[in-house]
Order: sequence, then structure tokens, then C-alpha cells
Amino acid sequence: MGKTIEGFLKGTRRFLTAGAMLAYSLMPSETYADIHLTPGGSQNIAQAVAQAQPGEAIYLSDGTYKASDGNLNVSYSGKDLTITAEQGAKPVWDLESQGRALIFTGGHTKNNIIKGITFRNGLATYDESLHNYDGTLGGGTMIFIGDSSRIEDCDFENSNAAFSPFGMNYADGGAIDAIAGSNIEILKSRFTNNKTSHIGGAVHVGADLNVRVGDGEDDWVTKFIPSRALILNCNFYDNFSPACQGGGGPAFNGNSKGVVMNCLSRNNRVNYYSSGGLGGGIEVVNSGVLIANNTIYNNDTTNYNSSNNPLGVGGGINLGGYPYPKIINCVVLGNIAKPGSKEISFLQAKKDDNLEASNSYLGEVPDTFNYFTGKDTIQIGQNPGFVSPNPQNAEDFSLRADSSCVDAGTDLTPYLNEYFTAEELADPKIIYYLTHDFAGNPRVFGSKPDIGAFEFYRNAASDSWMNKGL
Ligand SMILES: [Ca+2]
Repeated sequence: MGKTIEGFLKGTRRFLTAGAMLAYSLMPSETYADIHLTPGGSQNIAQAVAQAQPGEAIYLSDGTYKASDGNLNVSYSGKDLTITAEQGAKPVWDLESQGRALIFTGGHTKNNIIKGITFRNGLATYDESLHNYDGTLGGGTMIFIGDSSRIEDCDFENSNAAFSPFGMNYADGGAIDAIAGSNIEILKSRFTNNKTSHIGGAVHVGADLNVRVGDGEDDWVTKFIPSRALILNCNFYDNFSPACQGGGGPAFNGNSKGVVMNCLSRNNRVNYYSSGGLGGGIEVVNSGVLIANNTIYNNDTTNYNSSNNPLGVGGGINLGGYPYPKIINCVVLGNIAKPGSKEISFLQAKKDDNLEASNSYLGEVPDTFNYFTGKDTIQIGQNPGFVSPNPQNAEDFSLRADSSCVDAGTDLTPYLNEYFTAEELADPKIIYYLTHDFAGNPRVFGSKPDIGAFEFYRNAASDSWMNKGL
């Protein structure tokens, strides 16, 4: 008894053949020498990433990792790594408006993990690693071109995709752009004050990509490969798009797929000079996305006519064409756009489209309400029973015990197989976010799921929520 695993392996080693020794040398206990960095230390993140072996972790201690120290446009392929904070640390990666943090152009899986890092001041600029691509290269902090990763518990602040290397003002995704067959997860992350020149103030998920196939000026082909993103338990605040197809928060287009669930999207803005913009909180064009258990509040299509009336549509959510998202268990309230489209706009709706929107709380009856299925479960009103929606009084979108949203949602289980893979539904990380609300409280609490990002939760032990909500 008492023999450690390491001791056991050492004892065994002398009996191994040369071939087995090689296999042994690749075993995790032998080669996973995780890398620990300090700001301005002997190694920057780019150097650590180049040195790291597949499966290794790079830990960042507290402090600011600056672009000017070489922490810029970091790219690696053919290996999954974990780049994360040291236990208890809150490292900041400051791009100093010089470029992106990370560029992913293929060769990763969801086992490539970015976690616990605050990214600031990213800018979507030209980088040599993007030489063969043109078009909507955005993502002020990260771009994914036909690639994958898991992003968890990160902050994205003040990033900008308003620049295009070829002078075309179409860069998408203020913080993250996932295009050309990408498949990413964004879990419990916060997006604040990012902006794009086109679609998705914070995040864009799309298809189009122009690829260089020769050295001539005309040697480009356009590829169209839809992408996919799971965006779970995230916070979108004060992101901005000045374009016609906005999406101040997350935006999907190009037949992409995915999920936006347990998210709070508030105070995001879209502003287009002539029409006022589309989709202040969430923008979905031709993409079958599940929009479930979100609170979408006070987003704004900010342009107004001379009479001071809003010009934009879809202040909360804008939907643009087949295939259509499903909107379930959402609060969409206090958003600003043309009357009839303040909360949800569905411009091309026809009666047979059967837009599935159910078990939600809207501040206004949408123009296209008659085309909804499940509309008998939609509440219309101005006060769903938030603890405190007033920013001057500690803005809090969790639900009071007497809220009409409590136990008014519907069970999402029947929808999950359509939007998640079997592998994802067996993944403990995904299961965690599917069974916890925006605040990390268990969902479902009580007899049924609640409407919105927050599940009313009464902790009998501490009673803290009782004191707050009653
Ligand atoms: Ca409930």
C-alpha cells in the first residue's frame, strides 16, 4: 500500500522494450510539463504556445500581457492546448489596438480551451497568417476560420472589427468572428463595449470566406461553409454595430447553426444611417438557431427620424429569413425600434412560416404575432417581476418570487437533440450549463423552467434569495 502511481510507473519502466518505451514516453504523466507565465517574463504567450506539446496547459499569473511584449496574433495549428489563468488569478491580455490575441485557421477541436482571461483592446488587422484570406475578416480578439475551440469564463472588452485589410468595411464580430465551417463554444463569458463595422457587435457566426487560389489580383474564390456556435450563459452589454445588419450582441447568418441560451443581452446598439439598423440584441439571418432562456433588455436600433421616432426594426431580436430560429422561454423587453418591431422583428414572415416563439414575455405585440406558433403562451407586459431592472438601483434581472415568469417556461429537453450533438449532451461541461441559469443557480427549480436568463431559486439554507425577491 502507499505506492504512488508515479512510483508504480518507474518500477515498471525497466521491463519495457524500446518500442514500448517510446509509447511510454508519450504518456501524459511523462510529457505534460505545463507552462507557467508571468507578464514581461522570459517567455511570452506566443513563445509558450510554440513550445507547448499537445494537451499541455499554459497558465497565466496575475498581471497584464501586452501586445507590445509579443503577445499578439498568436497562431498555432495541429495541437490542442489550454491557455488559462493560474488558480485564483485574473490575467489581462491587452492587445493595445495592435491586432488580435488569437488566430485559428484550422486543426483544433473543442479540447482546445481558452479560459479565465480578460481580453482588451483587440483590433481586427491584417496579419501574415491571413494572407490567403480576404473578405469579412473580423473578430477583434479572435478569428476562427474553419476551426474549433472552447472558450469559457473570459471577458472581452473594447475590441473592434471596424477595420478590413483590403479596405472593405465589412469586418464582422467585434470580439469574435467564426466563419467558414467553424464550430465553437462560448461559455459563461462577458462581452462589453465591443464594436464591428458590419454584423455582430460582439460575436459573428457565419459562412462566407474569400480564399486566395493564386498570385493574381483575380485569383480568389468564395467559399460558403456555414458555421456553428454554442453560446451559453454569456453576458452581452454595450456592444455596437453601425451597419444595416447589426446584431449589437451575437449575430448568426449564412445558414449557420447554434444555440444562444441562458444569456443576458442588454444595452447593445445598432445604428445604420438610412434605415436605423436591424437586431439590437440578437440578429439571426437564414440560420436555424435555438434562442432559449435569454433576457434581452433595452437594446436599441439607435437612429431616429426628424420626428424623433426610431427607424430601425428588431430592437431585441431581428430574424431574417429561412431557416428560422426558435424563440423559447425568453424575456424580450424594453427594446427600442419601430412600433410593432420593438422586441421581435420578422420582416419576411408569412403565415405558413410558423415561427416558433413560445413561453416568452414580450414588452410589445409584434406585427407578425399572428404567424407565431405557441403564441398562447406569450405574456405581454412591461413588468415581468425583475428584482430590479433600474440601473440606478443595482440593475438585477433575476426574478422575484411573485414574477409571472416563474414556472411559466417550457421543458427544453425535446429540443436538445435537434440543436446539440449526442457527444455534447454527454459532456459534463455542457450538461452543467444546460442545468444552471445565468447566475449559476440550478435550473429547473420548482415545477417548471422559468422565462428568461434567471431561474427563481430559493436556497432554504441561506435564504438569500427570499430576502432579495420578496
Ligand atoms: Ca422554475
